[in-house]
Order: sequence, then structure tokens, then C-alpha cells
Amino acid sequence: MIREGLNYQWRLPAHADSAAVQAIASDLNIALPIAEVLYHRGYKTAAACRDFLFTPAEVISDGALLKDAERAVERIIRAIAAQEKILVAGDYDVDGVTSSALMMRCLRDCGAQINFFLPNRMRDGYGLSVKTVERAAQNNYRLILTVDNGITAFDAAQKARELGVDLIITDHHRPLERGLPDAYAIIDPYQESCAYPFKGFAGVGVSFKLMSLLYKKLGREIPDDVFELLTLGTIADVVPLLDENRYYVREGLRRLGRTESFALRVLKENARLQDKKLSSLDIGFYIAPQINALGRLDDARDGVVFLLGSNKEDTLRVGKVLGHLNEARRDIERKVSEEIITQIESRQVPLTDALVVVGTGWQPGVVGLVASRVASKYGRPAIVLHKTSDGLVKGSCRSIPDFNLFSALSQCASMLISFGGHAMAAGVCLKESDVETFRTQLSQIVRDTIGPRDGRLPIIVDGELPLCDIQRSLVHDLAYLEPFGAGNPPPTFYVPRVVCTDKPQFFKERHVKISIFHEGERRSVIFFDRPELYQFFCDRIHEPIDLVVHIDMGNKYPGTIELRGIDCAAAE
Ligand SMILES: [Mn+2]
Repeated sequence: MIREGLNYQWRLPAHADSAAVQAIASDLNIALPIAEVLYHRGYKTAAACRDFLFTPAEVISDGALLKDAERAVERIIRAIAAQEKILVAGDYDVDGVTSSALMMRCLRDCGAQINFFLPNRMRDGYGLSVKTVERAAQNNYRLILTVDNGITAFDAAQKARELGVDLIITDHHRPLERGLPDAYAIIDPYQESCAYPFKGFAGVGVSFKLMSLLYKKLGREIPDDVFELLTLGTIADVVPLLDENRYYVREGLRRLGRTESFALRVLKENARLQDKKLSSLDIGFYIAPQINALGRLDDARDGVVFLLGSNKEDTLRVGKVLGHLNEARRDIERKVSEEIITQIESRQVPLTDALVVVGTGWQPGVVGLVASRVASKYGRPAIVLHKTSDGLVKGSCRSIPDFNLFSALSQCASMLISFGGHAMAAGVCLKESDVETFRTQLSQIVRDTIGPRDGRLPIIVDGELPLCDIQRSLVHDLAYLEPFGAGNPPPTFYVPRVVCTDKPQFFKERHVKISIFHEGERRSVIFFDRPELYQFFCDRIHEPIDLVVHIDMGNKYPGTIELRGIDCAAAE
């Protein structure tokens, strides 16, 4: 069922089979609304729900099933025995940095002669380059291990062959149609002949599986602290938190409740979360962006050193810089977003079905974040470009659910200098003089595939929640669904026919709080950053309204229930 809300189009679930929902609730002893959420998310029996909620260790498969993993492990063991120099080649985002740190941590512990290389975002660009391989060979490295990259490193692999350096690629990106690089071993669950049943690892997950296999072969226990790196990288890379990822992130968060590294403690303090047990959402919103700022350091190597935390003073110093870099990034992102929104509202930039904006002086590090903000505000794909010195524009594209951006860009390929990415996010480069045609053509593709945009983004509603059902036991049971993240978002509930009894309250001129009432129950609901709702509620005091909400689990006061408003509409 589809319902138009003030800001979103609500996709309400079809009626559930109430006997099945009852059975789930009584079998697992959980609140009915939670059973309904599970049912609508495809877990239709108690057994299926139990497997999802408690994700037993049986979901883990043997790392040896990963194609080439055994061959890679044998080669690494040989390198350790002969004390050959090994180079880990990573990437500058959170996944790449945590993968590098994880490999370093595991291999150093086994007595390997190991060092690492991270490309610089500005100087080197993405991925393993021919130059890096040449430099490694000159410095007598006999083995290179890539993490979170390499599946498209055709030239670098060729160079490694020529120079007699063995290259082991570990990656989680999809191979290109032209095939695979010619490497000593390739570990990537997405390669066609890989039998590993679960594909959705982050780069750090693939690294972890390989290191686990190595440790198993060596008859050793994998170091406890690598779970922290695995958890951070997996959450930050927004891979689905299901199956093995769910298992490891649950395990990682549980361990974090007991011990955490000094580096993580520094990041928590920066985010003023020092007294809190971290959730996956805390990591996604407050910790990962700080680690991401590592890629903006002059020397991204500091990032790995920071995560390995071998020197307290260095860790503190880098931690401070990260806090500042992240705050600066937030300010810039807000400023650029506001600039763009003003341009759209004043019609300097046309509100076409695919939004394309061009600016000068926008930092490459923030345009992606800005594009996703603009895309969700206007409910259409957004492309944010900045001018480079050579008459080109370059930038980031973010899509909306239902629209495959990558295939749309492929259709525009003739006017693009380069592009790459996937369905929801991509990067693009073109001539400034082609922007106008690009905007027109891309907008046409949007209209042809998903129809003209009316500005409302769809949201999936998981179930109905009468006000009287919002009890402590519900909040308690909601926690079983955690960790929330990609593939497993916090449930969205439909709260029908409530009445706003008083004038709404206004906070900081942006947040609106209302008090609602239904059949003897009273609750308050807060809408963050929705100043336009103030008037809506003022005009409807004592009239029935429908709401869509999230339940916030009393962050400040455990056990309290806070409703966070997502959208509203006059009741039908
Ligand atoms: Mn990655």
C-alpha cells in the first residue's frame, strides 16, 4: 500500500499473516510489533527469525573455500620462513586503512618482515600502481599483498610478473568484464570460480578470512584485537550486516564492550561518547567519519600507525588531528550543501529530474557527502561537480533507490571522459562544455526508467505500531535486531490516528517536538531539522494525524523511550 506523506512516499507493508506473526512472537517470546517487522523483512517462521536474530557460528564458512586462499597462505608461510620482505598495499578509505592495519597486526605477530604502502588521495589516486610495484622491487620486496583493491590492477600485475615479485590480490570489488589481472593468487569472493557461499564481505572481511586461514594453518589463535578493526571496516564500508558480516559485527561489538584499543578510546572521546557502549550506528555516524579523515592527512600512513597504536603519544597526536579534520569536513559539507540548495531554490540551477550542479573550490573529499544530502532532499539522483584547472569538471554522483546510476552513466559514456562506481554511487569526469547535454540526457534517462520526480523519496515502513504497544518490553526486544546498518536498518513504524494535543515546541529554530495522544496513552515525538513542520502541527491541533517514526532507545537514560518523527500526514 502506498501513502503520500508530507516528505516521503510511505510504502506500507501488506497485511501480515497474523497467525504466523503470533507464532513467531510466542515461540521467541518477543513483542508482536517486532515479530511483525521480522515477518515483513522475509523471516516468516520462528526458525528463520531465530537464525537471523542470534546468527549462530554455523553461518561461518571455511576460509579455504575462497578461491586461491590456500595457495596464498602457503606463499605467505614460505615468505615468513625465508624472511622475505612483504609489502601490504592498501587504500585510503576506512576499509582500506583497517584492512592494512589488520594485515600488519597479524603478519607482524607471525614474525614476517612486513611493511605497508597507502596511496595518497591527491598524488597517487586509487589502487596499486606500476610505480609502486617498481619501487617495491627496487627495495627488495618479493611479495606484495593488496587489501581492498587490486582486482583491476592489470598493469601493476604485469609489472610484478616482469620483475619477479609475487602479487597476491585480496579484494571485494567486482571483477571487470575483461577478466582478471595475471597475479600469483587472487582472493575475491566475486570472481566467477570462487566457491565461497557468502559474497558480501568488506575488504577488511576478506583480509580477515585470509589471516584466519593462515593462523589456522600455523596452529595459532588469531589476535583478539583484530575484531575491532574488522568491525570498524565492515560497518564503515556499508556492506550488508547480514550472514557472516552480522556474526562478526555482533561479536566485535560484544568484545568492544570489554576491551577497546587506545586509538578507539581517543576517537570516542573526540565524539563525546567515552562513557558509552558503542552501537553499530555510533560507529557509522561518529567513529568511521573520523577514521575516514585519515585519508585527508598529509601522510595516510599515519592512519595505520594510529590504528596499530603502538605508540601512545603518536596515537594521541594523530587522534587530535583527526577530530579537527572531521569537524572541518562537517562545516565545509554543510556550507557547500547550503550553497547548492540556495542555487536550486533561487532557480540559478534548474531542478531537473537528474540534478547536476557545478562549482569551483569544492573539495573533492566532500562532494560525495554533499551529493547524497542533495539527492535525498530532492528525491532524485544528484551529481555534484567541481571545475578543475584544465576545462574539465569532476565529481560524485549519488542515486536513489530504484535507479541504477551506473547503467545510466554507461548510456552517457560517449560524452564522459571517465566514470566508475556502482548502482547507488559513482564518480564521473567530463568536459565543462558537455555539462548541459549531460544534464539533459541523464534527466531523460531518469524519466524513461522511473518517471518524472515529484520530489518524494519512498521509505519502507516495517509495520504498524499503535501507541499503546510502545512499552519497555518493545524497546528491549528491538535490541535483538541490532546491529543496525546496511541491509538491516532500524525499523520504521506507522503510528495511525494520533492527536496532537498542545502547541508544538520549537528548538534551536530547527527541531520540532509534539505531544501526541491516543486512547489514554501520551508520548512525545521529536522531528530533527524539520522547521517547516511547526506550522503543520499548529494548524492541526486536536485533528487526527498519521505518523511514521523510529524508536530511539533511550541513549541518555537507559530504559526510556524516545520517538523520532520521520514523516507525517493528515489522517485519511
Ligand atoms: Mn572497500
